[in-house]
Amino acid sequence: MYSDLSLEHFMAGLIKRNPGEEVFHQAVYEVAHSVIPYILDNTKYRDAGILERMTEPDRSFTFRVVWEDDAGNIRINRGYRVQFNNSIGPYKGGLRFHPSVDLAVLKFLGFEQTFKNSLTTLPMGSGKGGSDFNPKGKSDREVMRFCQAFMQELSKYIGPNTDIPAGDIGVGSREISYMFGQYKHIRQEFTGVLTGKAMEFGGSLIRTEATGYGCAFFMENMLQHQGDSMAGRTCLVSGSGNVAQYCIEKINQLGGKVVTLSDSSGFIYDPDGIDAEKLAYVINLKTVQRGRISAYAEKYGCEFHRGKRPWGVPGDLAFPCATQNELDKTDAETLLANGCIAVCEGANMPSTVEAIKVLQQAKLLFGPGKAANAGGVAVSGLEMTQNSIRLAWSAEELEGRLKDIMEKIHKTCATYGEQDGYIDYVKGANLGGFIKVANAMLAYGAI
Ligand code: NDP
Ligand code: 2IT
Repeated sequence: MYSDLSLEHFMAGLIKRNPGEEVFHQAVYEVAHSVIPYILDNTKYRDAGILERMTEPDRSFTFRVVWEDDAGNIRINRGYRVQFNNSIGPYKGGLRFHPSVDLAVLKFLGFEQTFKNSLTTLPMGSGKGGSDFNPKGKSDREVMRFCQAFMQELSKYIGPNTDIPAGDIGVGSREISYMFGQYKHIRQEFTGVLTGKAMEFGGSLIRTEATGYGCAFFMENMLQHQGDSMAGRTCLVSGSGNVAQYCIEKINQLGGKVVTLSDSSGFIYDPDGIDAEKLAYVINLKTVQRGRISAYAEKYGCEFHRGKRPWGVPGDLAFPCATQNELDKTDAETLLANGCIAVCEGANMPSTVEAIKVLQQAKLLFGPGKAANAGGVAVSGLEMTQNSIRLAWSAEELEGRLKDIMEKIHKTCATYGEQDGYIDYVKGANLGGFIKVANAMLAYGAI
């Protein structure tokens, strides 16, 4: 039945089964491209239809979310949870609140999460959820009412041993707190059903910082493998949310200089570098005032480029930390022309397939999101462990574990991706993530 497992044939079937879901097709293509040759060499995976099963979520829920705005209007959004794969642990993955959220976006993110969570070495399956709700411009009370209405329905599908959501774009500490409060209220249960919680009710130190820190660690690991380091390097970062903020903090600690930041309205270019004081301003601007990044340019008297992305600025290292497909082929060519030596993805699938091709053909170091941004979910896993044993570890302990996990992920990528001295981190991450999940699925039989 599966004898014709060519990439073309497989993708044609996937596209037919999932019409119009381009970002999902893209995410699957990137993985299928790496793993199909391996599956053809190890036909037990082919004969058991592992890739076909891995690309079909276990189940997806969509639901109506009804809430009332401050003016008394009844508002309706759509909520989702895609439970992708629980072969190696309970479903685990973030919730995204953004107007662009639809089933295709959550399927791409849930699929990526399967490999990412496997790479962390921790026992976590994969899932993703969220809503097309736009938190921008909403009052705190409106966000609270939305989160409560969303959890009213989501609570039916999740649980501390079933499915443990966390944050993603538009979902930070404030939203997690409202949702956790509502879950606790509905279920009469105080349990670690969400990660990214505040410290007062079961959160973990370092979780807020983990994705950004982990991404900077991964870049340092890639550079060190080549006998190089981040010290003295000029860095381009996109985004200005959770991942970008703490990626900058760790880059600064490792001796790099960050000169750009962005949001959906444009990017700032600060050639003097975004130091700790300026970063504190950014964190307050984005998490407390919920303002626009253009305010940074006004405050520090630097350039703001409306509607543009930062990849045209000369720099050594690039860290896309905003959203999917924010770095295309032309951007990749520009980075190369400007002497960039490495790209490390803080966001999920920020580079297009064509961009990755350009970067890898030029033998740049390229750290794909499923490896480079796995630090966030890894510390979520450690938050689950702490909740289970009802203890809280210190920041030093947790940062040490995070660093160790990122090193292990790097090693896995090298094991499966190194050829003639060049590490294909895309192939390494895809294969390294695939094998554990595939073996578990084989062991379970046909489910
Ligand atoms: P935040 O909501 O904190 O920040 C998102 C940032 O990206 C903001 O600067 C936002 O700008 C910008 N952005 C979002 N959508 C777009 C868009 N369509 N076009 C341009 N800019 C956009 O999210 P996070 O920092 O948590 O997430 C960033 C990325 O990292 C996402 O890809 C996410 O999936 C990924 N990620 C997050 C993890 C986490 O632990 N939080 C873990 C692993 C990956 P604006 O303010 O204008 O909307
Ligand atoms: O994309 C991701 O890995 C996240 N948004 C974090 C998921 C988590 O469960 O911490």
